[in-house]
Amino acid sequence: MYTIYTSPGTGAFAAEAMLEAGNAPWKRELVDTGENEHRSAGFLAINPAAQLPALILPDGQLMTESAAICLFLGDAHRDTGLAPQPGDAGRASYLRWMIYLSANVYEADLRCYYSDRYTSDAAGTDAVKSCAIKQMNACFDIIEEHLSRHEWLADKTMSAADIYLAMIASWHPDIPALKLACPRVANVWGKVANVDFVKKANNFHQLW
Ligand SMILES: N[C@@H](CCC(=O)N[C@@H](CS)C(=O)NCC(=O)O)C(=O)O
Repeated sequence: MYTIYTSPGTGAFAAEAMLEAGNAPWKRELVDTGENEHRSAGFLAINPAAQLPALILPDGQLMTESAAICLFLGDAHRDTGLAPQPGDAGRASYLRWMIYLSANVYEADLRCYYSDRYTSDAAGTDAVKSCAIKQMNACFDIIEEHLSRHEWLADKTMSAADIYLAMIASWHPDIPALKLACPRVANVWGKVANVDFVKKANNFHQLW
């Protein structure tokens, strides 16, 4: 049994879509971030970074980091076809975009939505936020260009990277502007959103 520590709308979404796709039992443990439960002693003992998601594997090991969790689940349940395997043509691109999204775009989201954590100048949060959005948009432009030559991030089939992209796109502070500037990103997002196991994950997360 997998146990995922989660809250609606968070980066647990992509991991839960992977769990929905896989053929293994799993359950949610709700952590109410509005009530600061992610900073409670109980949760800090699970993830000292006070972040969601956190995943307990069937053997009791703990995983954090949403991209790593998705990569792990994709390999552990490779029959889902969501993780190009070593030797597959899409493997390099798959790894590239998973890490790119997590290291750059998710990180920019944190600077946008938690801007007060990124400056000691109380008057500086607007500047932090606008720089974060600028970086996000530059990242989406690079992804958009890639999608002008590839149907999916990892090329010919949908992978966990596309699910991760849909999640990250849904957090953009100006969705209409993103869709206008990056119609191919919007197209991949739309296709991902139509998949049954993604719909199930989104019933809980309500990202769109
Ligand atoms: N790099 C981490 C970031 C996780 C993260 O920041 N999660 C957010 C929710 S989307 C969170 O836990 N926020 C609570 C907080 O930082 O107070 C990952 O990819 O899992």
